[in-house]
Amino acid sequence: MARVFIISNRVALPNAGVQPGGLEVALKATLRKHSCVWLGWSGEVGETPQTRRIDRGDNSYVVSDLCTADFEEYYNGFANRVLWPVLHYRLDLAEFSRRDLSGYLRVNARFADELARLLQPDDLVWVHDYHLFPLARALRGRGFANPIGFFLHIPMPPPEILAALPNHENLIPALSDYDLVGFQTDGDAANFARYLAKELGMPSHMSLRLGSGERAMRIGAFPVGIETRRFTRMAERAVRTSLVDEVLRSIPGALMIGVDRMDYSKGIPQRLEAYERFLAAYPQWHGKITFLQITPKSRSQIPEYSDIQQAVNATAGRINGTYATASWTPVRYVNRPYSRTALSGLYRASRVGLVTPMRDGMNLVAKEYVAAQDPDDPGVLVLSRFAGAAAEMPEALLVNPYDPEAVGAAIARAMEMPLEERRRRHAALYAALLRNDIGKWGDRFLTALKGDRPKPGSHAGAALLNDLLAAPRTAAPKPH
Ligand code: GDG
Repeated sequence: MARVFIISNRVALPNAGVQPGGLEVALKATLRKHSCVWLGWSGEVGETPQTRRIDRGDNSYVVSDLCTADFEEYYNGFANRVLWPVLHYRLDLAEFSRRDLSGYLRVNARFADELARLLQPDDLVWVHDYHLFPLARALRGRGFANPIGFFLHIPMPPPEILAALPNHENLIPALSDYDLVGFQTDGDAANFARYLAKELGMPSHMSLRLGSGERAMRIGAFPVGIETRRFTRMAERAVRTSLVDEVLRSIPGALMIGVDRMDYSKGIPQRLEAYERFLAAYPQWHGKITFLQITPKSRSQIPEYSDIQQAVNATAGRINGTYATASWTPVRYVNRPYSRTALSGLYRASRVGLVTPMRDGMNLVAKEYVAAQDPDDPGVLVLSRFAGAAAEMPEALLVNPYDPEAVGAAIARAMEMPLEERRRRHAALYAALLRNDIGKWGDRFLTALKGDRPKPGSHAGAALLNDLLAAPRTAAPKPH
């Protein structure tokens, strides 16, 4: 069996403690099933960057430090201040500089060098996320012909937005050096296909001539799931722990929960405003609902992130200032991470899960909340229609996070929902989680990557593709 090389910006080292983030959660099952080498940034910044290797069972972890310039330009700069906002439809927040772009390309070249030292010809390479768009191009330039796949965890916006990204005409077509490019939803894959058609005149499944053979990039949707049954079992146990018990005993009435990294894409200030509208419009619920928002810090060196932190603090303070009584605090805002077990118990204990990102690739919290519920007395998921998860979860109460009154009304509906309807919705949502369990996600992607590479001279493996655009090819792709 070939080794699987996973490359992502951050690497979750074994026993490294709580690191909130969807990528780690998504990759766990793949690491358990395959012999993997996971390579990326150590999370350390230093002037004499070191590389470390840790072997654990069948897996190895190879992590390198970044120097200060790399950290500022590649990570804080181009990845998080340009690509993250643009891909989340927030052109207004993007701050482009050529220096950051060159830092981004430099770090991608460094990862390619690191990989080049370790790769054998039959190894599969699976690259993750927006930090590493040009990695396949850098590897191909070093002569590697291995199957290389890319998965984008965050949204792919329509070409009209993507075209506003300075240098998109070099950066986005660099994805064509991958054999397989995967997205969270059909909508994201369709946006990419439209970009290829509009900007480059390519159909969605095109073939590129490369050297003497022919290679084709294929695109498809591979929605990320969770380890559903495992998460359910964890929640069953965790709900009986003293932490959950103490939380429940300390509040009057029902619990409503939100769990998100601190990020403007997650819509936390807007969610609090919606809760404020709910409290204003439905006074019968005063003293009977407590909203627990758990928000571990993330990327706190970027000013936009401290801005939302202040906005969240101010709104939570205003709500509590307006509505709190001696025995009831309407919002509990917690700014630190909890263990995964504790989170699962808190989800299960919550009558409502409020997951209202302004834009999200998938959103695993929505899936975890459903997996954690007691099927006999399940809570209700209120979910943003702009989370990728909404495509698979139509039985949630789908809301527009830009409409605080509608979100407030959905909270009221969730609180009032009869048991039978809650059970029916939960059963359908749970069945969808099982159909797309995370173990299948890694397998589907890797099978697609290794199993269906077109033979030299053949056309792209159309069976795997979403045939998103039927447009004939109108222009040749640019040479490399
Ligand atoms: C990206 C995409 C996509 C949160 N707080 C704590 C904690 N978490 C865990 C949650 C969940 C994960 O972190 C967050 O995953 P999300 O999917 O919600 O969001 P991103 O981190 O933005 O992930 C996203 C994902 O990649 C996977 O493809 O779904 O759209 O943006 O699992 O439970 N975990 C612990 N303590 C916390 O306090 N232990």
